[in-house]
Amino acid sequence: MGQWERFLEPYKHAVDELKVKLKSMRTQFELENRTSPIEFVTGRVKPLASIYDKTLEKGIAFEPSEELTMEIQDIAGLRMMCQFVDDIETVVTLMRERNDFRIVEERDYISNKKPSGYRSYHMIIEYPVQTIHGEKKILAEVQIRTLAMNFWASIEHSLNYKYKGIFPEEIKNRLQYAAEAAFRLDEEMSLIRDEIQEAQKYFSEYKKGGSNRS
Ligand code: 0O2
Ligand code: 0O2
Repeated sequence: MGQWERFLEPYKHAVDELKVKLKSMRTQFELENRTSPIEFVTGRVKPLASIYDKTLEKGIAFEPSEELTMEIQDIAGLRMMCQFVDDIETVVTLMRERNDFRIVEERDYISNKKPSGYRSYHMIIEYPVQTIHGEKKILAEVQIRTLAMNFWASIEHSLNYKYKGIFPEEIKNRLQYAAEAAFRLDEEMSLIRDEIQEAQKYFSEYKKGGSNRS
């Protein structure tokens, strides 16, 4: 087995476990007939090509090492998507109350958006993975954001990749405008939150009724 495969195995293990655990938070709300603040959860191990790019950016050697482990904190990455901005605070509180990992750092790019227009709440956690040689603590990054923030970030991420971070002026301006539009969308949706949630509850009860009938 290659050295990278061996190095990345605990990260894959952590992403798989954390996906199950974080998705279960949503299920638990549903079982209690409560509206979940979590819409969906995704996770990934950073692809080797992205790890390579990051090592160039940070000026560190591209090899499995303690330095790489400490410097690249999102080799294991999870995302929790919420419908409303207020849900993010609820999820952050739930995360702080857990005792299966330790929160190492929190970065609030919602109160302090990045110059690009990026908004999201980041948590760096230290997660213990059980290996055949005992416990191994690894770092993982959890990004908590609304669907609108996620939409903007995914589009900007693809364009960033295409233009290698150097956007033509028009694209840059449009992205700034789109970031403001996403912000306003979040605000508008928050204003009719009760209405939306009542409709969603009604819809999910209707669906359950349908499956009972079949
Ligand atoms: P791209 O090109 O990266 O945008 P399942 O296990 O079936 O429930 P599923 O549908 O396989 O879940 O999705 P998964 O594997 O949980 O999530 C995969 C997508 O989410 C990938 O995008 C990841 O790149 C992205 N992703 C999830 N979490 C993170 C994260 O913390 N950081 C980053 N950068 N990406 C994340 P795609 O669809 O492959 O496309
Ligand atoms: P990818 O491809 O998503 O994995 P560092 O990771 O140390 O360089 P920093 O500034 O210490 O960066 O960490 P930060 O900014 O808290 O988190 C980095 C991750 O947040 C990025 O990972 C992105 O997933 C996301 N992110 C941060 N800024 C932006 C932005 O302006 N636009 C978009 N679309 N995403 C952003 P990677 O490794 O850069 O990319």
